[in-house]
Amino acid sequence: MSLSSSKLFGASLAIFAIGAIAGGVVAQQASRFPDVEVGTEAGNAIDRFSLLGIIQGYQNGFFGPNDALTRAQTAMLLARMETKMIAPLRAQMEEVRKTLGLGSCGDGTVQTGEECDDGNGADEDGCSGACLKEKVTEPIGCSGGHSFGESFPSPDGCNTCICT
Ligand SMILES: [Ca+2]
Repeated sequence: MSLSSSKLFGASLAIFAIGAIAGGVVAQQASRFPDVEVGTEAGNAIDRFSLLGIIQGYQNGFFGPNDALTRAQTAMLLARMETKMIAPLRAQMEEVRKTLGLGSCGDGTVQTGEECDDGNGADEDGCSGACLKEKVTEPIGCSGGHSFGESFPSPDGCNTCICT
């Protein structure tokens, strides 16, 4: 390959690359859904979170941007967000904290980023496995804010009650 043909090849490659990039930009400007307006804040968010698998359109290919969400669908969205985006970040933070000796969720000490730390990794005991406070329904028979399994004096003070 001569010098001039080498330059020509390089220039062709550059033009191809620019074309590919431009093609990519054009492709990104088209929404994944025919009923989603491109270039709007909502349209960008719909395409972004659809690409990540957080939100989904209908099986007919439309998204229905003006359709209402049910409470169940909202819960599913939040669950996908938790699983795909927040849980991996928590795992990364736990690794960093462990590496730096900054404690961890489940060590019994509340550190930065933890709402609680009950010394375990269990859920549904008032403090989640991610060290977030949980709204746990108080078991029947327990009153006064006592937690499951807790011993406390009865109202008359003569006996000890156990929350079951
Ligand atoms: Ca902790």
